[in-house]
Amino acid sequence: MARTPIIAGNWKMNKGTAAEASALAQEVVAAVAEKSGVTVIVCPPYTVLHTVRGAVEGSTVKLGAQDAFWKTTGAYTSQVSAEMLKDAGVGYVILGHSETRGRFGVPEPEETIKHYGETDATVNLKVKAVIAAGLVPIICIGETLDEREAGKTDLVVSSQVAGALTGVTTEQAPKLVFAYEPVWAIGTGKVCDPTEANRVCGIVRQTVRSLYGVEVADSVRVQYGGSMKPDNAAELLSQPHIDGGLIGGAALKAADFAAIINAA
Ligand code: 3PY
Repeated sequence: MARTPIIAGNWKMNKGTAAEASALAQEVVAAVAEKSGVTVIVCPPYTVLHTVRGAVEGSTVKLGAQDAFWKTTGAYTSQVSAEMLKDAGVGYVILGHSETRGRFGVPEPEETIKHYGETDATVNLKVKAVIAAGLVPIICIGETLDEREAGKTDLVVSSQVAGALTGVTTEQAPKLVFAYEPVWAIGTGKVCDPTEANRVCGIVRQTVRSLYGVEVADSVRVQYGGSMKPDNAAELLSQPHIDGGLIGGAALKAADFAAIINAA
């Protein structure tokens, strides 16, 4: 089945002032104006969602968010619900990014802590809440370097996929988006070999197939993420199981982001 490529820019905690966000979003809109046949998403920080919504309005660029809480409303200080994101014009939500997943029991020096204790169980609650709000989750999965070196990559990835999908129905599953992001390739400049990235994205699809059957497995889109840049995008995106990219640093420059989109 032909799947529409999907390229999402994860701005992380960058471009968070209205002026910066508006400028980058407008540049992205202009840079991809002539491009069709690719789903293009920008995921800015929460504070500038409204600004970016205004900047992408009327274009083909879609608005995404970087997380969502699973409750709709209530005494949950600091959290933002999927319903609120929907009201802000969001269509896609990144969930379970490695920068939010915890690795419990792994001691970390204070200055490098950037995990918020996300587990497969909380990712699953968020996936269901995002689907219930009518939004599309981008479910991130990926192994650490230790897990890769211990030969556990396939097990980690398949159990993160299955863990995220508990209670998700066959009717809900075809629209899901997954992002295979090897943790060791996030923000390190190290990129996974395209053949290996394709193989692991195939494991994601195979896990979906074992849960929902071949039709759903052929429909879901699987992105690669982890130091995807203009110079390695074409080779990664030409792999049969890689349907797009979740882009970090290269999404902060419209020209680089557009070059990746043009490679899809
Ligand atoms: C990266 O490429 O650094 C990412 O984390 C994309 O989400």
